[in-house]
Amino acid sequence: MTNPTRIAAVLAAALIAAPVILASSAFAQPADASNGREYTVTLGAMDYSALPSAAKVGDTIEWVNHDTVIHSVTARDHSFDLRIMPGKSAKLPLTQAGKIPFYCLFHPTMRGTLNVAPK
Ligand SMILES: [Cu+2]
Repeated sequence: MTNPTRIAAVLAAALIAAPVILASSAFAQPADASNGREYTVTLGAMDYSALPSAAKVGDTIEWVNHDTVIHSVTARDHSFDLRIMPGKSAKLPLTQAGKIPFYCLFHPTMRGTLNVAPK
């Protein structure tokens, strides 16, 4: 369900966001200003790397696709659905506490469960 219009919109958003991020670094503030921690999970060899064990509402997970195929990070409850092209990344702000099972739409054997503590 990735379509050219959506890709163009994402690219346009990235082009617009880039100068803002550069500008905000002058104030020594995190770009997202949420005060949460940022974790990185990589997607490689058709699997997700270790998930953060101490994530809380307000934190952000950046998912980085090191594979040569598209992956997704899709909540089984549909509360989020990231589609990540090879070599790209996407950020997921954590907005709900609890155990949140997710999987890859394209490779259903790729799956995991986020554990998110309340803020
Ligand atoms: Cu996948």
